Amino acid sequence: MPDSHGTARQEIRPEDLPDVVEGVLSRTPVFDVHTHQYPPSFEKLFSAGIDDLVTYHYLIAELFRSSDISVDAFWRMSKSQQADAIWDALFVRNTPVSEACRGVVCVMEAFGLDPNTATLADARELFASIKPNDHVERAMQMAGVSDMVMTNDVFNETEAAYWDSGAPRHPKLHAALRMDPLLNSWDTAGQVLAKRGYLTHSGIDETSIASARRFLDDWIERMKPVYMAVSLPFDFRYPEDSVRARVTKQIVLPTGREHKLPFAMMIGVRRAANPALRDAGDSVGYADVASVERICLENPENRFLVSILSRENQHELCVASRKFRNLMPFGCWWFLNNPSIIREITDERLELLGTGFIPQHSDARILDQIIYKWKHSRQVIAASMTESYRALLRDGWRLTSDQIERDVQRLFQGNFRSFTSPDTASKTYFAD
Ligand code: FIX
Ligand code: ZN
Repeated sequence: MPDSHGTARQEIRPEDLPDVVEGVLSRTPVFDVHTHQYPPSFEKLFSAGIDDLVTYHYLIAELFRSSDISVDAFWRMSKSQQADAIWDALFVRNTPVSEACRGVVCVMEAFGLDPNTATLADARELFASIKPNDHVERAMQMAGVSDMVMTNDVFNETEAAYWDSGAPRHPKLHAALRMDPLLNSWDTAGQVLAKRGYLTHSGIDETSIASARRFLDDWIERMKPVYMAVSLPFDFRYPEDSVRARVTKQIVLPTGREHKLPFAMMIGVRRAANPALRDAGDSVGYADVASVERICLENPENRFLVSILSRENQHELCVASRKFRNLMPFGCWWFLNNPSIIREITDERLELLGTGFIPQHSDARILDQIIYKWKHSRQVIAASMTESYRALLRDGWRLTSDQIERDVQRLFQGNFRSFTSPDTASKTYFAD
């Protein structure tokens, strides 16, 4: 019989909490709100299998700490030679204790491969035998992922060609209109727009603004994205007398209001701290959360999904999220995507925001990564929620399994679906 909260009266005993919470998290599919995944039809961009897994830029960064190979020599190698070099240095000649290394071990285990192997031969054979479309279904099922949001860089010629060709989409891979050049290098963006027949000038004049808005309108029409997105450097400031601030105010936010599309801001990267390492060479810087508060305050009709890269900014982001309901904090991005830090961030988010946040995203560059990133994150989020519930029980609350299922459903699906749904643009976001 339901209790006063309308949930089943199966009260949970403290000693059963860890198993019940872990069970609910493992049974609840998650909406993965930020990935770098593509459908297999985007052939050159689709990434899966052991060589891609082992040459992940996180592992490339770690290679150079455990090997005396020169950076130039590494980049001259083929991908499989690079994978062999990384495997030897990090998994054979050292114990793969880092999170990124553990991830590869976890994926191999999940596919029934022995990770304690000197070569990648068996793994290559197995992954070569899986058809791409089957691979997507299998990996999503193994990871407990119901949907993934892609990162669709409309300024990338290779990607744009697939959209132009009408390459088949996957129903569970949702588009995100990624526009870094538009905000971070207007000149580059201008060249791409001009090449596609959208007239712009070096200055942000009326013509350029109209063209850029038309450019975004056309891509929104084509992609039907769930949000617009950008990664912003650690020194992002709002408001500011800059090209970026003018593009934000006069192009991006009006577009967001017109199409009822949230704007995802991923803030805090220091691109190319070591350019020779390419993607592995990016770093982090301390960001200005007051700028996030100001953009939310000045634009109440816009919704902002925000992830910040620096650990030192996480508490401020929680506090800012208490002030603005058009601000949804999400994920433990990149260098934060490590169990000890996910735990710390999730603990303080539960304490400061209840279940009104999106706890994680995978940022998976390689399809199979969703398997380990969600296994590891579920374990940590479960431990964090268990402690919150344990404290709640100590305070006298009677907790039921339905309440836990409702909370996890909200964290893993509901918050994102309602925050990004056009219908809720003017409602209170957090009502289920
Ligand atoms: O900007 C981003 O979306 C970042 O996630 C990437 O640039 C980054 O290289 C990455 O893969 C982090 O996990
Ligand atoms: Zn990313």
